[in-house]
Amino acid sequence: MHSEVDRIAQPWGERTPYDRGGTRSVRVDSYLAPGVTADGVRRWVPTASLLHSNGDAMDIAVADGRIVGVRGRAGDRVNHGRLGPKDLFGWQANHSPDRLTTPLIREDGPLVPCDRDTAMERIVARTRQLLAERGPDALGFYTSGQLFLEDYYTLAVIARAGLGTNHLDGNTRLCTATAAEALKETFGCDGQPASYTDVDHADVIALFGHNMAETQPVLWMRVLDRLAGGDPPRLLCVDPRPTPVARHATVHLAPRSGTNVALLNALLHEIIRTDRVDHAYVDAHTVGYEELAARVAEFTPARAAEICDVPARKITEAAELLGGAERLLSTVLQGVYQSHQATAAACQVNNLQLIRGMLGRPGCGVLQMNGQPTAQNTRECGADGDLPGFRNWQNDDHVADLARVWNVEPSRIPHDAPPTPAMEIFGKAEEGDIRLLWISGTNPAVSLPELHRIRDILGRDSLFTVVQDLYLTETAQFADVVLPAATWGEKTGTFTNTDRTVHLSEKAVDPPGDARPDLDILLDYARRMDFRDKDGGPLIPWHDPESAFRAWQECSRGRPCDYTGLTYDRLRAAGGIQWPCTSASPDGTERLYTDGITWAAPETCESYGKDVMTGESMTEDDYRSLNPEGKAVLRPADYDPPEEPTDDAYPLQLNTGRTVYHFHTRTKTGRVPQLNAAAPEVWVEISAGEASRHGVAEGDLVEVTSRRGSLRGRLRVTDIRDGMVFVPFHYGYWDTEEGDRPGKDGGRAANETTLTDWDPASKQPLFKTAAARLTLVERAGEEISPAPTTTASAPTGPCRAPATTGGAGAMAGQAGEA
Ligand SMILES: Nc1nc2c(c(=O)[nH]1)N[C@H]1C(S)=C(S)[C@@H](COP(=O)(O)OP(=O)(O)OC[C@H]3O[C@@H](n4cnc5c(=O)[nH]c(N)nc54)[C@H](O)[C@@H]3O)O[C@H]1N2
Ligand SMILES: Nc1nc2c(c(=O)[nH]1)N[C@H]1C(S)=C(S)[C@@H](COP(=O)(O)OP(=O)(O)OC[C@H]3O[C@@H](n4cnc5c(=O)[nH]c(N)nc54)[C@H](O)[C@@H]3O)O[C@H]1N2
Ligand SMILES: [Mo]
Repeated sequence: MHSEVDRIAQPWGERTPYDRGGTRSVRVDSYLAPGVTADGVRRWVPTASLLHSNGDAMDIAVADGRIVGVRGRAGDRVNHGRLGPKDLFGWQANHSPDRLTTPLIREDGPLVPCDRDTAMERIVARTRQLLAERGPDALGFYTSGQLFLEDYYTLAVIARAGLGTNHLDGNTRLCTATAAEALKETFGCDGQPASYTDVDHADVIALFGHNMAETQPVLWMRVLDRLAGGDPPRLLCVDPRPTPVARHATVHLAPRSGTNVALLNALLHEIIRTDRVDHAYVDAHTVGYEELAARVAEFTPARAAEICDVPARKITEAAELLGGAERLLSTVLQGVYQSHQATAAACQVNNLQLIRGMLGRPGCGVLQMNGQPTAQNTRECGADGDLPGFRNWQNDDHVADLARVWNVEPSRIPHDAPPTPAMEIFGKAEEGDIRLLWISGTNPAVSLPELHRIRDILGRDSLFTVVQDLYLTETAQFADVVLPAATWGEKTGTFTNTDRTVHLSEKAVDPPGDARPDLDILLDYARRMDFRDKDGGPLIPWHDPESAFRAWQECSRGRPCDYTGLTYDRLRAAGGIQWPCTSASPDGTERLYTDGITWAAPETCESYGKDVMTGESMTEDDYRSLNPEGKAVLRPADYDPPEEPTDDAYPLQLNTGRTVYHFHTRTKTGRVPQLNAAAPEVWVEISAGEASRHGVAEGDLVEVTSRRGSLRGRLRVTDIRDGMVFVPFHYGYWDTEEGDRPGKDGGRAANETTLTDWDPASKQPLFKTAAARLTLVERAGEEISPAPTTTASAPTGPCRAPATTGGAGAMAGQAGEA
């Protein structure tokens, strides 16, 4: 079968149903530029998607030295050929005429082009000056979840052993810090327990604060295909928005934001009350059951109903679903992670799986999701708040082992405090402690909370800022040095998706102008800085992606994320392979914890854990007495209300997030015609009840104001819960047409309004809990809301806005087996 489908109008394509326990059929999705046919494609170059964490494997079509399209890889374990809308169309951003093609430096005012040597020497000179005058603590690095493994590992060695600064973190702090922290709290170590194949076997799938349909569309296609097949799973959706997930759910709970802990405690309460507990599993593999049972005893559905504003009856129904499951798969994402009790709530989902004994078997597991395509690598390579290879900074043996790998003295690796989290790095830049901030692959002038503060920090004279990016982003405009980077399709390296699947992404075409792969930029800096090991040899002897990968393999040897069984050639031949992959498990590892908990013993654990309520680190002694045998830890938590409650001045809960058509600050998707047209401008969502209370209607221009700032957008009336306003965070404010800024203070970026505050344990900022008010600016008149109609932002009733379609330009191929 071959068909053409408008993949803007139908983001998930057509159904290929399959039964429980069945095998997924192949469906190869493809999109080639107008006028190009498969015969005209000279080479197909293997890669995977870099626009979300799903790891959809694909081939890049190359003709005349240019990318001309993509097709899904039929044989890959992740997607069996399927692609999402961003996968299909996103590559066009590589060819945008405004790619950076030369370095820029700031000379008394504006940024001006310069050559590579001048830019690099300026960075090196500033580094040396700061090292001499203030020491390594004056240097900070803020990186990404979108570079490659080889880049992160090199950066981690540069920062931690070359320069000796502890101030290295990723935007993964905004993204999956809570996933990592919750896994550490429960299992003593990061590492995703479950596999995507669990979707094939589960009879209940529970999604907590996860709009999988829009954010991992190919994984959602797997769920949709199961729903269309025999013995379909039942879904629980916990989300205040009417997402496509909610529309397919057997039970949909739409709680007040920031109340996940109360809700989860009530679900645990019901499961314990009805004794749906797997006591044998709990006894064999966990500690802390009594404390957990005592903690949730008071969280009756009635009590949670009051806190969450969800009917008690529906909480009981949800508990029935979870309690009756034979094979339960749970997924967790930003509705949990970007909240004030992020780690506490995410741990309750782990607790749920554990007390039900639902782990390490087909269909049973938890996906503490990643968001960004390579966030897993930021974490495992230690380019965030961890030491490389999931080593424990509090354990001197682990630090000594890392020092052995790098051939440096352990004292050279800062480890007297946890690696500095991103929000604190910006705080230190604000206070003038950090004087050089090197930002790679992230756009904090749009993506961090409270943007006027971020602009103020980035704009300070005391801060020397390096920005390594593809475009002159909102952030790059503040830089002292801009380094043009090559990206996906223009550079080679590996990256790892949410379910531990490693893909090789190969260079298909040359980058534009003087843009260079991130690895080359970092290696160039290391060479110029002349970092040495303790014997006087080069600290970083590798020189290209494959040699960097080999160096990382040694660092990962014997660690939970062991890569030693992989090679570039194996990845080339086999497609995606899940770590750990060793000589003993050459085909990789589908699920973790199939024979009990592996890494939680005090000697091996990545972390001794934290108090999830206060964030205070536990000591080795605390951990030894809590968990001497290295079982999974059931960590109870009490409910705390959000820090910024609603009141008369700011009566609405502020929720921010995503749409299926855009990626983050749109530096790529905003430059892609099909995706941009589907959601060209910011919008604001409220319910019909709230609209009538506010005297506003669909299409009206409204202003959303918080204690930090405001933005303007046109209104879309949806089935979102009452008392809430939702704004997509994709729209920065400098790339509006003709530089037009719709609002007074920055205009249309959601983060003008968000809060500078974070979860105490994971340090992840709270993008989904704050208070705001909404006012009318101007009636709609002839104008319509730009919100898509195919997604969570679908209008509640009849609406003047036309249905979202892509038309002839968005037709993509679907080639199936049957
Ligand atoms: N299309 C697209 N896909 C992406 C991305 C993208 O930008 N665009 N980004 C990628 C990245 S980096 C990430 S991190 C992921 C994020 O993927 P998701 O987490 O799925 O996306 P979000 O829209 O941020 O948030 C998910 C949901 O949380 C809900 N929510 C808000 N507050 C609460 C609450 O208090 N409780 C609960 N239970 N739910 C709440 C919101 O209503 C929202 O529907 O997506 C990845 N995939
Ligand atoms: N209000 C609100 N704010 C949020 C969120 C939310 O839900 N609500 N979500 C948060 C989350 S989960 C995330 S992950 C962040 C994302 O926030 P950001 O990381 O700021 O988002 P991006 O727009 O993806 O920025 C990536 C940058 O890297 C550049 N880039 C792409 N590929 C490459 C490459 O190969 N090399 C280099 N050097 N650069 C490259 C892109 O051009 C872009 O400028 O936003 C966070 N902010
Ligand atoms: Mo993210």
